[in-house]
Amino acid sequence: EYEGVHTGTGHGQYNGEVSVGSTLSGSSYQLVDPDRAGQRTYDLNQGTSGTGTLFTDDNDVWGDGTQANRQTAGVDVAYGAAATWDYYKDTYGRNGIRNDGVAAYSRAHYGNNYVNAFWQDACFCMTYGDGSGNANPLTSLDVAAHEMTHGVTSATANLTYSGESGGLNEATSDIFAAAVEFHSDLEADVPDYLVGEKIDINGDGTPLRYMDKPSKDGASRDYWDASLGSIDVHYSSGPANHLFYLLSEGSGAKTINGVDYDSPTYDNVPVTGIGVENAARIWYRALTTYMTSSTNYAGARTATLQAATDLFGAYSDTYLAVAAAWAGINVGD
Ligand code: ASN
Ligand code: ZN
Repeated sequence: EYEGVHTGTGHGQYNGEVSVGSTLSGSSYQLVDPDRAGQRTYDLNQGTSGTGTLFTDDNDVWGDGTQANRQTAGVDVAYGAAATWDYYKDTYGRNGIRNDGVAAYSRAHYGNNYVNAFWQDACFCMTYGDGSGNANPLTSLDVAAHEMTHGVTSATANLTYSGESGGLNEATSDIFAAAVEFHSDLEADVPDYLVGEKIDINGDGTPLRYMDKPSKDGASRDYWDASLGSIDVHYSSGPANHLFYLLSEGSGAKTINGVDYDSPTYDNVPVTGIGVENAARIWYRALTTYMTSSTNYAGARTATLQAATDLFGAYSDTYLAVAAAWAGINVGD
């Protein structure tokens, strides 16, 4: 600990009471995280460009859990950035999004009634809207991890954001969003294989996406077919999200942390799960070692089998589970 550095207490809308990294500057604290390369969190104050202003506070107690308090969104996105930083560092020794020790920054309160969040390579930053109507702020942990993972993908395989590679790019963000939730294990946001379950973007309490059976959202695909490359990347991600769920938890019905899942397979052959941590390790190694900008679903299968060979041995039970999960989404050799 050195002078000027402090860890504040935050009250998020989604994450509950959490620590947030802050730095004392003059007589007030700033959301500048000393433990994570000075990762910063800004209030765009409804603007749509630049950085707005750094979140600052006099007593280092941030937000009150309500949307009305401007700091609350800052707490949730600062926590999301910290949790995602920690996930990649703790699990893979990855030092930031580009593995170069440089922190990305976060911008909350983008625009008016903006119902999305996004990553941009150009600013090396992520941005969050406040939502609109029934749609709550787009500041939940899985959203933050999803957007930040777009930066990791850009810095590694750089999967082109269209066609099958675009679906794999999107799925990679959903996959590590789930992995970050399990790593963080928050009481206020229990880990799940749903995406955006806190946002209520549909107004009926349903999540944005489901990994056990992606077609439950009414648009995503469950299985690979030859038309996959011509649909929106947020729907062609479905089969890879499904692959990740099958590999993690296995096929069939299962209740995890109070959420009911029921994951089918294309070939009706059951899959036995290897756990979310092992599945994520395999996807990470495939992403960072074997996938390229043009990797398609068949190539992703090969990449994950190679990664499973490296990590667990050729034709190990784990390797065979990877092959079975791919068969479960209609990708074979
Ligand atoms: N939130 C969306 C995403 O990360 C924004 C986009 O469509 N690029 O996929
Ligand atoms: Zn995305």
